[in-house]
Amino acid sequence: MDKIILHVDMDAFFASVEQKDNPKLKGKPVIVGGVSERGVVSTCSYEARKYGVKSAMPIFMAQKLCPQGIYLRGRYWRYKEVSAQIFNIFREVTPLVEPLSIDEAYLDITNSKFKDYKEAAIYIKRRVYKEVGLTLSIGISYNKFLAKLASDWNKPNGIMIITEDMIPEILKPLPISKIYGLGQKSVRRLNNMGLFKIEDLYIHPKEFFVEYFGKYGIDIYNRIRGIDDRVVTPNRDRKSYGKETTLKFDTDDKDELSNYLKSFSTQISSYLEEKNIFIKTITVKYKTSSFINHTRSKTLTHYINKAEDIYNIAIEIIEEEVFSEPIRLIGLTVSSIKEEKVEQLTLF
Ligand code: TTP
Ligand code: MG
Repeated sequence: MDKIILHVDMDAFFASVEQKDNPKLKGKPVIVGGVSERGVVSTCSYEARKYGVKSAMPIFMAQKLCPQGIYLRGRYWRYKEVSAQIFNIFREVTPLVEPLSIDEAYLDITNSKFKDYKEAAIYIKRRVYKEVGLTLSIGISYNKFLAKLASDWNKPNGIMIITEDMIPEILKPLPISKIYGLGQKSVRRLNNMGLFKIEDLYIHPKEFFVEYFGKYGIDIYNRIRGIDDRVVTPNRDRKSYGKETTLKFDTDDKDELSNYLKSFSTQISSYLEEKNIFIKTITVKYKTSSFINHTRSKTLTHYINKAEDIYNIAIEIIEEEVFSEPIRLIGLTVSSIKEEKVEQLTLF
């Protein structure tokens, strides 16, 4: 393999942290999420998954499937702390660590001290288990797409290697939902066209993908053939992106403030589009003439990155505000960032 990319992903992360911190929970169905009837499951231990409980399922439904489960509220500060420990270990293996989420990263180990990739994977697993007390799964391949696919193969506590000679056979029978970057909506729509397995997509030319997914269509076309040129970029883990301005004159005119929000939405959107990232939280910030800061956020259930969509939410937020005094600063920030979700099939 020219390049050696690892995708590392902790097993049942939040639930495993809870089991580690409280050994009485070991071996039990642990469900982490909002504890109210209206909450959803963040994640659950593999013991709970046997009952059909999964991430994003409403808690009341999980309770029906697994009444004997132990339901816990998340302790996010603790998960962040453990995440930092794990990432420190990854960064000792290679400086080329690209975080994807709190418990997941790509590691490029091509030029690391490890000549044998399997040895590197075993080393990481041993250290994480010894120092942090948790298990993880590792996918090894020659590009990001295949490494990520591989880490999911033998979960939990697995190692899977995908080499060039396994392509395309290993990809053919997989459901199209396994294609990184394809959103749920796109999967459903392709399913409605009778396309279910990666193999089913091979009959379509490049143009088909471009027509349906715009410029990301080429990436999808390549990915299903095992081609992915994205490099592992150790980013600074940017969590939000925003613009703000102090007004020349204080104002409580919402039309004037909306004009600023429009301009911010356009600037933010072009940044997001360029980086191919999507967001689902929109925050409007303002400071009143007596220097009191206010922030108001909305989190959507889906990801967006178009200027118009961001602007519409920002407007909703500002419309709901009642100003007690004029405003001297206005700002717009987006967060809950996700990379590359193809959610739009342009023809529909
Ligand atoms: P994942 O890696 O997707 O899930 P996981 O680590 O719990 O389980 P797996 O063994 O399948 O990797 O997500 C990491 C953490 O992110 C997860 O522990 C909880 C959180 N999370 C949510 O809060 N909501 C969600 O819908 C998902 C998928 C994850
Ligand atoms: Mg995980």
